[in-house]
Amino acid sequence: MKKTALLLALLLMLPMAGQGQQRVSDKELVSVIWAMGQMYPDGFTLSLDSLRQPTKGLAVSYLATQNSFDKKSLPAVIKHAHEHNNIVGGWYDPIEDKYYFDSTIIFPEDSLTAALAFARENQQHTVFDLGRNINIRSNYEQKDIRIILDTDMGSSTDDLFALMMLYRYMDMKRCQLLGVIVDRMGKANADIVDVLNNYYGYPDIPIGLETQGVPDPKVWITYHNLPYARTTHAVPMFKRSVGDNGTYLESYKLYRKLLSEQPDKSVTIASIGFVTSLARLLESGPDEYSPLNGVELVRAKVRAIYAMGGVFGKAVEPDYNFAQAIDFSLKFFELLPKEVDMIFSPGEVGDPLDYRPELVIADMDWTDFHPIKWTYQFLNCNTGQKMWDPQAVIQAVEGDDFYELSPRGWVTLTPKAETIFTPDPKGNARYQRPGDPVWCDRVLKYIRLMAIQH
Ligand SMILES: [Ca+2]
Repeated sequence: MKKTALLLALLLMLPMAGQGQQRVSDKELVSVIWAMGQMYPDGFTLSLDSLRQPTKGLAVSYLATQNSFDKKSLPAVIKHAHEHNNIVGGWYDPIEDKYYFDSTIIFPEDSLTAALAFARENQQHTVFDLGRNINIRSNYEQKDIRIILDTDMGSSTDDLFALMMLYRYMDMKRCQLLGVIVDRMGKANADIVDVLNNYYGYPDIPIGLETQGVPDPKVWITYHNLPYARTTHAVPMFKRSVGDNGTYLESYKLYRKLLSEQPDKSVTIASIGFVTSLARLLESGPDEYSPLNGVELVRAKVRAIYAMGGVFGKAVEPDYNFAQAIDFSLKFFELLPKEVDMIFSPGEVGDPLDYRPELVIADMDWTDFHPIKWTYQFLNCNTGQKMWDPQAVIQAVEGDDFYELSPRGWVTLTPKAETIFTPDPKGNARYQRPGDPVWCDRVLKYIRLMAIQH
């Protein structure tokens, strides 16, 4: 209350900008900004035009004003702001006992890629999302992250979001999606990926389709008609590369082709469905793509597998993804080379991340032609879907620090699809632990921010 009163008093003393009155002098602005710094030590952003704090957009500071730590430095910050976007931001660092004031630019909230590029050019560590009150890292090293996504597309909607995030990460130049393996049988499920590839601007990403997998797995939401959606004028709603008459490479074959083309120990697999195609890859022999058998090829090329699945902790329960394809799952656990890291994302990590159907539709309000929105508009997605699958993808790209992880150990799978963890510092396996409510809120906002980009 005290702070608000002080700000009001300050603003009342000043002639308001934008009301046809005289502009606030730079000297008065120094007083206002200095007071803001004290009232909002955690950070503020102020438009010098309206003397209000913008509530939406992606704020990035200019490099030119980054060494502005005190009241004396404010005239130069204000001058730079006048010459650029007329926005100033600031915060107080209690450890260094220093203020940081900056001339700032605000990008529209659907321009994340541009905001991150600007942040990197200006040597800024973060982009601040004013509407969601979250920081987005921009100071990641440009690591060479090569990903194959292995998905049971066509049942749960979290696979759609996991793939959406990979395209967005590619927009941000944060990873390379080498290919998508569809481990749920049925051409329509691969056609869904064909639609998404095209919709998100990556029409040439290869797609593999499993043909010898689980005969009749449970389907939660039947969105297999998505690729064939038509407008009211009977025109196909979504572009395709492969098309109705096209064919897909057998998925273990695509795995072999992609892996053989990559440098050693360079490939990350995000497995967010069944491990049918992975099991068939491990069982495969030499072929036209590689003289190595499947086990040797995986050992040579794969760095880590991030898998949505596993139940850890006190309760020993069967896991869904592994249980649906238990024979393949047992084969996968038996043959996977011990040198390959496995990071599990148990269901409880994604459980609190509830991207409600009405929010999904509202977040995509700029268009009526969106494959994810189509799914949510025409099918009942109010079935308790949570953002489980994106967790494997996010860790694969953001890195292991983004999650709290278990110590290392080994995981064995029982015929009942229970995952048994045995701690061992030399083990290849770790699993994600659930985040606290603040972490969950931040990650859900991050997924939503990615979803609104267009
Ligand atoms: Ca899935």
